[in-house]
Amino acid sequence: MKLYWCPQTRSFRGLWLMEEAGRPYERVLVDIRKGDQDKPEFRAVNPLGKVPALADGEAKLAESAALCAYVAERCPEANLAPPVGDPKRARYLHWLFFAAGCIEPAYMQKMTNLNVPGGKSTAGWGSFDLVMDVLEKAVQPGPWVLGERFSAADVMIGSDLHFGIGLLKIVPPRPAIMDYVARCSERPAFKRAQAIEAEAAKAAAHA
Ligand SMILES: N[C@@H](CCC(=O)N[C@@H](CS)C(=O)NCC(=O)O)C(=O)O
Repeated sequence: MKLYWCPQTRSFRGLWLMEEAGRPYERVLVDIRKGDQDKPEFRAVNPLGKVPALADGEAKLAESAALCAYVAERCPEANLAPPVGDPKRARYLHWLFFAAGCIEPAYMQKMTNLNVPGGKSTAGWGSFDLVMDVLEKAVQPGPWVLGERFSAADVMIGSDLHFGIGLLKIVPPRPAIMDYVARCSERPAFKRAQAIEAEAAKAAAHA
């Protein structure tokens, strides 16, 4: 599999995911700060021109949550998703879609002070505060959003909370959220993904 990524972007999700999956994969740097995302060869993988994206032979896809679902299915030995028929799969899908459909817009709303006409019942994610309340409950008692079982849904939720606290500084540092993010950051795959990013940043600084 080929992961298209760029350091310090949402493609950290893809990097962490591939490290959790544990299969050999190739990383293709798409430097969005230099305009690589507009090159036709990348647009053929993701017409929207955003990272992360994935190619697996003829299969090509983008959207982080879709990558999570795809890789979890493709690498069953990594145990990243409850199998079809397992009741836990319902919540697994719930959190994958929640990350893409509710956390993303809630963050945008917070960062732009967007006032949605009609408020909480009109916005599909409710509100930023509501999303935070829901997440706070979802990550406790933990250790993962499905309880004892880590899954690709934690890659989405964990990355979003990690960036929301660190880079964006918009997520309230509530104890349950901080503890969950700390647990995510302690995973060897998360640390490897961070090391890959740090290495790439160093190489870019010397280029
Ligand atoms: N919906 C996408 C969002 C990905 C995304 O927004 N990526 C940004 C970097 S954080 C990007 O590639 N921006 C480049 C551009 O739009 O030109 C996902 O969840 O994967």
